[in-house]
Formats: sequence, C-alpha cells, structure tokens
Amino acid sequence: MFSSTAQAAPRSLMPVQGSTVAGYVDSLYIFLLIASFIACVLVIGGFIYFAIRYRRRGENDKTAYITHNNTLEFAWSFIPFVIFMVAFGWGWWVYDKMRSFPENALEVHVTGYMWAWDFMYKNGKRTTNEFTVPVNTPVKLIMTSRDVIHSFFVPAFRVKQDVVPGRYSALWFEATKKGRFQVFCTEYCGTGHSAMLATVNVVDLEEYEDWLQVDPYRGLSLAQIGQQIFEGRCLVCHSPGQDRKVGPGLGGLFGSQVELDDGTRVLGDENYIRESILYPNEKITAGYPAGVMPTFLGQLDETEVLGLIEYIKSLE
Ligand SMILES: [Cu+2]
Repeated sequence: MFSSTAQAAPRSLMPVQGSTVAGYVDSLYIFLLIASFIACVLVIGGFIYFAIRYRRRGENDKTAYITHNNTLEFAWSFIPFVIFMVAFGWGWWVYDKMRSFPENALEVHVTGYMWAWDFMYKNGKRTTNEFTVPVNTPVKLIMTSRDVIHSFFVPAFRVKQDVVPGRYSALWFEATKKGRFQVFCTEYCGTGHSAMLATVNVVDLEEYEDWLQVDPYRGLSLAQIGQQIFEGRCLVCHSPGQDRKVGPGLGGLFGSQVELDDGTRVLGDENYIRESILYPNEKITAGYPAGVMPTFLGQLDETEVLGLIEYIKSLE
C-alpha cells in the first residue's frame, strides 16, 4: 500500500521497515497501541460493569457513603505514571536517534513547491520527483520550500519533516533495503497536494555512483527534454491536451490566440510561453485565478526552458 519495493512485500499492517530507525519506531508504536488498548478495555469495561452492577434499583436506593481508599488511589495514579514515563523515555531515545545527524552523511538538497519535489546533489545533478541514494549509507536531506509549508514523509523509513519557506530543515535516514519507496507530502498545501509524490530509489553504492555521473538529458532532443520536465513539474496542473486542470490545457496553445483575463488577446508564441513559465503572473488566461502558478525563474536553465517550449509546440 505504501511502498512499491522491487520484491513483493508481504502484506502487513505497517509499511516495509526500510531504514535503521523503522524497527525502533514500530516497537514504540506497538507498545503505545497495546497500552492504549488495555487502558481502553479497563476504562470502558469498568464503566459498563459499574453502570450495571450499581444501578439505582428503587426510590429508596441511596448511594453508599465512601470516603477514600489510599491503596487504590495510589495504584491508579502510579501505574499510569510509570507507563507514561516509559513512553516518554523510550520516545526520547528514538527521537534522539532520528535527530542526531551522522557527520559522514551524504547530503542531498531538497526543495518542495506546489506541487513537486526537486532534488539537488553536490555535483550539480538535479532531479524532480525521484532521487537515488545508496543502501546502508547515512543520507541527510537539507530541505526548504519555495512557497508554502510542505512535509516530507517516507513511510518505509519512518521519517517525516516539515519543509518551510525561508529556512532549512533537515532529516536523515539510512536505508537498509534496496528498492523504490514512496514519498508523500503530508502537510495540506493546496489543490495538487495529493499528487505531490516522489520516489526514493535505494541502490548499491556502485550503482548510485554511476547514476550520479549520468547526464539525464544526454542523447535527448529538445522536445524530449521538455517532455521529461513537463511530466515531472507541469503535469500536476496542466494537461498536455485541451482539458482544464488547475491551469489551462496546453494542447494547441502554440500559434493560437490566447484570451486573457483583462479581455485582451495575445499570440501563443515562444515569447508568450517563456514569459508564462518564468513570470506566470504577467498574463493570466481568462477564466483562471491569478497568483496560483509558481515562477520557474532560476529553477530551469535556458536549455530546459527551450525544451519546454519545443515540447509545448508539439502538443495538439
Ligand atoms: Cu505539499
């Protein structure tokens, strides 16, 4: 349900345990679950039992005069206190493991925005909605947001961290299983929130190093580069056909007369497409709200902008 590993994962209540902390988190979670269940049975069961056993049986039935019971009162305070302290100490121990960053961690930079995730490696390699890390290696993600608060969650790794505009937050994990694992945004961030998905691809160290060297655009035509970017970043909001999504469909845009919200018309040429990508609020298509599309200024280089223009030209 949560992850799509290379091997078929056995069906279970919890996602695959794919990191060094996953087992610790699950143990604490199961302890809390069982303790809560026992407390629930005692409280609700006791409530039902007393309600029946001591119900009022007639007009003259008077409530017995009860003062107190030291032993009982101590027990019902002290036993929960011990359980809470165990949960606190245990939780602290697990949290400390999750928040103590190993010094030798491989650092990857992450940027969240409506509605995709960008990943950037130290050698300049950039990817969108998918990133690769080596197995059995500590990885530190240094994360920020371009617009609103998002939250980066990898269920299989049991790690989650808010991603906040204007500052960096971080999380770390050490993947213990190879495979492909789902990333979710878990902070509601607008229309495309549920489609704000990414994949962590965990591979051998050698495979990771090869992957890191590969130029993702090598051997691709401009339009193919554009298609790759479109599918990663634009498809959440724009259909490649005529359908209306968050934004207008881009099929047939090139060469057409685009009606704007101020009633004027503009030719859908290269300059219009470029401006719409880099300065999306300059010209708003009629029937769509302003201020929704984020700018891609500084996010795409010239080749990528040209690629997108070529790809959009080819859409019908
Ligand atoms: Cu989000």
